[in-house]
Amino acid sequence: MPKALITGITGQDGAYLAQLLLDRGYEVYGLLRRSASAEVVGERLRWLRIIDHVTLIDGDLLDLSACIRILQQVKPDEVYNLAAQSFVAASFHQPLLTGQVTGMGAANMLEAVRIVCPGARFYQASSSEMFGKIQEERQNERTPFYPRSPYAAAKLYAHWMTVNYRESFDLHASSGILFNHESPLRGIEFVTRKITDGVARIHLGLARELRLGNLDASRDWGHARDYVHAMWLMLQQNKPDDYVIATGRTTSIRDFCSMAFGHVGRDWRDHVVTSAELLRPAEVDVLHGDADKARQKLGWKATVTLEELAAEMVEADLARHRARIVVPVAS
Ligand code: NDP
Ligand code: GDR
Repeated sequence: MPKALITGITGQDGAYLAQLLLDRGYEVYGLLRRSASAEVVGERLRWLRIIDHVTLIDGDLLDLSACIRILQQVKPDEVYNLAAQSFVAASFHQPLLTGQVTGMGAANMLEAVRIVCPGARFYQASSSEMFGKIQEERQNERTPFYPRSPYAAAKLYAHWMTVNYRESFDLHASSGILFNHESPLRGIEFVTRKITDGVARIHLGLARELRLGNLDASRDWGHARDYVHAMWLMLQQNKPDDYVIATGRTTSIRDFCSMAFGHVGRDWRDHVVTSAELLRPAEVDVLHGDADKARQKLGWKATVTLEELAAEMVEADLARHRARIVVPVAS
């Protein structure tokens, strides 16, 4: 039975990846940081009904000794480094923490792998945010980077450390440059989920408006389930490499609003209000990926359309809120 260690297993991608690896017969271990609200932290793993099938080991990416201890304990064949402070907006308020976790945290894992299990295959969760102020209309593995946030700068450091450890120490280390991917398990602070949750609340009479920032930005959005499959494919290759993973379609926040409100027969313009407080100090205006290399070398392509994704997310949020509404019992 192959063994995999996932950092960030409690996040959106960690949960879907754990499910994919379990389905493929892996023993799955996850690094879990200590929380005073432990019952909330495993929510996504519970939602997928896999929490009892994974082994969670306490540790923190910031603690190199913990990373070493966990690798010594697990002796993994594959390590997926997904843990990060992953919210771009928060990185402007917490730039140093973001640098520590998202940047140095990856270096800690690489160093721990080099010391403990240099034969293990390593995946680094890199990001399309590294392209930032885009230098080419469509971004691929050869497009120059231009990070626009402390988050993106930290990811760029982690990306180059991954490349460097591959070239210097011959680690089987791959970097997936993933464009935005969403799902019903997306964190509520990210714009797609904020919108689908808002649609559900408004439709059920729990809210009247939805407050958003920049509606003009465009993103290349796919489904997280497709994207964790790409992570796994990268580690099955004989040679480590870097791959862009994207759908090749870009859509504005405004058009995503239209799609999500349209799913319940509503006009987004009746409900969305914009707030200057939600604008970022520096914005990434548009991202549009070119995943041709992944298509050719990994045989990967997105299988879920944005319309299907939006519909699945709205339906999941409607179900969540309906389950919480207490219907008064007639006397
Ligand atoms: P989430 O924000 O949902 O999950 C982040 C995970 O990191 C959580 O499990 C969190 O734990 C964990 N974590 C945070 N800090 C630490 C720490 N100090 N030590 C250990 N664990 C920590 O992210 P996603 O699942 O969306 O993304 C996965 C990775 O992919 C991230 O690195 C993200 O930056 C990157 N990425 C994501 C994209 C996307 O569109 N989703 C696109 C490109 C890259 P806890 O539950 O305790 O908070
Ligand atoms: P992003 O995702 O920054 O691309 O990073 P997010 O969903 O936060 O923002 C996308 C775009 O929407 C605009 N926007 C808003 N965003 C949020 N969160 N809330 C709002 O109210 C709002 N209104 C407009 C933003 O300005 C932005 O342009 C995600 C994360 O998962 C990263 O970890 C990952 O690396 C990248 O995707 C690829």
